[in-house]
Amino acid sequence: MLGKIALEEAFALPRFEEKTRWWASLFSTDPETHVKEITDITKIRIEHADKHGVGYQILSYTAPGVQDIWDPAEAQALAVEINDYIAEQIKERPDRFGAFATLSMHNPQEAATELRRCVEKHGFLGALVNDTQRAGPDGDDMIFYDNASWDIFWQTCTELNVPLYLHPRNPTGTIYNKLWADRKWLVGPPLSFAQGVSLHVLGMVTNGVFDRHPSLQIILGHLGEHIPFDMWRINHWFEDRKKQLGLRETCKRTIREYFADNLWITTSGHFSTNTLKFCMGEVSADRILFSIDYPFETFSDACEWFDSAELNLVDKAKIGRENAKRLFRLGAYKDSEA
Ligand code: GRE
Repeated sequence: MLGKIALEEAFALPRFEEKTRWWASLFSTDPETHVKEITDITKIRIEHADKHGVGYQILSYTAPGVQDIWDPAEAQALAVEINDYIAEQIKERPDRFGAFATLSMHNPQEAATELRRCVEKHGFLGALVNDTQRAGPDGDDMIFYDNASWDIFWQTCTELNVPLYLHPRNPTGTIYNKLWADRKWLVGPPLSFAQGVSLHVLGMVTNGVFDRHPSLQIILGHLGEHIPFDMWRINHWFEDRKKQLGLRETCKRTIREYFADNLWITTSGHFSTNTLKFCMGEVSADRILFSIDYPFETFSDACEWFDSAELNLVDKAKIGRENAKRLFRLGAYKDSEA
């Protein structure tokens, strides 16, 4: 399929090359290629995209990124640097690239102000945040965005009419030591990423964020971070037990309604037709967006899988590009009408 749109696509700042190499050494069998791919913005990416029919990519700063920085001033300065850098890098190629804002999430008003600057000044298409913000004197605290103090931030997202991509980050500090240190192979894609994001987004659901901000749009990667698989069970407990025990005070609609109105899932890093069809059954093709998770995954794995997946062509077009065009109100880009 030509003109696909991909939206969980990472870049890193060249000045952090050593850190990038260290991170890549933890999961990549070829860290040098990873370093080259993640620091490149328009050359290698366009070659891959042209070869595999990706017309438009929305770039975001790699995890854990600014969410790993517990000093608020340092986090804010880095977010601004990253946003101005990527805006400059992609400005000659609006037909191929968009960007998500990187945000320091220490302070809701500051995050809202930086998001507004990025959307209004740079034309960014939303924000991508790597789960909780590390905070506290030694980085062991975690800021969640599911309580009322974040309403000012969510209100800004809805006023600007842009979505937020809730991406995972690796567990750190006490949480890492207690839960993951003795089972470190489960950190990342096998388990910890999905566990972190699903806790956070279900916290938003049950603490009423979507009731207070009914037009808020949140994107989850990796085919929904395990939630679609648990949809029936979550719904059963929310509706049949917890609402009778008090959940109705904060969470007015059903989990399926939040998925229909507020949540999107992407195919990033999860290239299974069985799982995709299962998710289409749970959340419908109207809420699923193609993505790769480059350079943690390859264009060839993602695109060859998607292009050859046996799906009806209407659903394939929705997932491959039409839903994203609508969500981001995109104009013409390469092969957008192919
Ligand atoms: C990511 O998306 O950020 C990521 C990592 C490490 C391994 C896999 C992965 O940071 O998808």
